[in-house]
Amino acid sequence: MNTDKDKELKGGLPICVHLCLSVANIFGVEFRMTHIKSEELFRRAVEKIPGGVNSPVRAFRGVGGQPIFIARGQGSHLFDVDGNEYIDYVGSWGPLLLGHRHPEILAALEKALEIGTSFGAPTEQEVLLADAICEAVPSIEMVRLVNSGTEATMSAIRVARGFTKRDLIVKFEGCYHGHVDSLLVKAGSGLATLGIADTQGVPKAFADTTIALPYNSLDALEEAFRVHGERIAAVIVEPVVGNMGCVPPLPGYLEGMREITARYGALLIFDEVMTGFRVAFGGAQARYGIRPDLTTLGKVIGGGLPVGAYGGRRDIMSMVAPAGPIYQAGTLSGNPLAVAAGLAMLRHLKAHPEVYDRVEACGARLEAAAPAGVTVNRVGSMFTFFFTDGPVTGWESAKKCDTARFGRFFRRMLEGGVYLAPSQFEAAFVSAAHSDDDIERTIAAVREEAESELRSD
Ligand code: HOZ
Repeated sequence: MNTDKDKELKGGLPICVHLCLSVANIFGVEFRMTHIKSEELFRRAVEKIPGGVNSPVRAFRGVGGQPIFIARGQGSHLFDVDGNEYIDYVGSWGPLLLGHRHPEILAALEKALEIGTSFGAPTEQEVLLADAICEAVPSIEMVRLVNSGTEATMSAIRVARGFTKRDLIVKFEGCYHGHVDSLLVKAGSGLATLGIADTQGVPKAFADTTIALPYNSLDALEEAFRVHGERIAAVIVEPVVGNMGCVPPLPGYLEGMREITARYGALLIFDEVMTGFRVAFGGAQARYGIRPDLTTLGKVIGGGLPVGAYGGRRDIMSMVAPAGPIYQAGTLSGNPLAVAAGLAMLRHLKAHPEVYDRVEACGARLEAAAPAGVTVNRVGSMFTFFFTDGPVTGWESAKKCDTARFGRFFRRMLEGGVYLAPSQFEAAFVSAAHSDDDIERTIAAVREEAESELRSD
């Protein structure tokens, strides 16, 4: 008998729907996932958490129903609270290059737990992590650990302004550098997905210090410097954009950016929160051979734990307090758990350069499986299927994508056991934990999805 309680447990969907799903399963007909516990948790979440999520990019109500609540991750797989299993291409938005629960990271965390969880005082491990970062990314001569990518970019901007004694910042449309006030102008990621060009809550005076330009246009950059060059403190860029989907730099673009910034005495900040240790061990700057003045890094240097860092030229970083007059601080900065996990991650990547060959090869196989009429952008192990047939080189072209078609793709892939970011304007990430079987199953799911789309036409 179907009681109210049954209905509640089944997520409030009509009971007949759930019965149909069960019957289909019993007769061996294609099984469609149910998300009863996720639905219930989401109903509770929206009562207490804005939008039911702790970061907007996790919400996908309009696209595919509602967020899936995760029970656990293992290697390349996620398991939700309803017992569904997915091949994970979100990887905590990039940093899980070794997959979930890598044994060396777990061992480092267990060891760190023996000494304590937070001191707000220096530890030996912080010095080791700083050494490891500076060795891997030679443009980083000095580094300051913080707690997130947002903190890293916010601090790098402050340092750039303090060092140059100028106020203006150049950023690019569709790039996202965390939720820093002055960087939320024409930003990508969740803002692009939600159609929020300029968020409320940022004083006009802050937004007015930002110049947003089209990515991949050296002409636009040259013109901005011609007009405002003496007032521009820094250009901040995702060297490979991940936050409007994956958009690589056109040949010569980063080189031109380096030349123009140097000519005007402005700093070049590479936001490598996504690309650091991902597109190469030394990040995008190693892959493209460009030396920025400052670099920001994110959770990858914490093995997926909450951490970030900014660093760069010694003369610039020497201005940071207490060495210099530019103040930036944090009790949890250099947190022993995050630092231990990050050290384990970086040591593993250094000792296993074959990780990069492996994820590159997996990325290439997925790229080759893209359905007809889709533009694929890929740099190593980060990629996006854009539902448009033209090239995607910046926000103007990215926003032409058929987002309704992306929504159907996303939903069917999820039902096929493939977990992607719920937005056309995000990148997918392959990890070293993805097996050949994962890749083959993903390719099969992509083909099946394309056939479903054709049938529904
Ligand atoms: N850069 C990440 C997504 N593109 C951020 C994730 C988040 O905002 O939660």
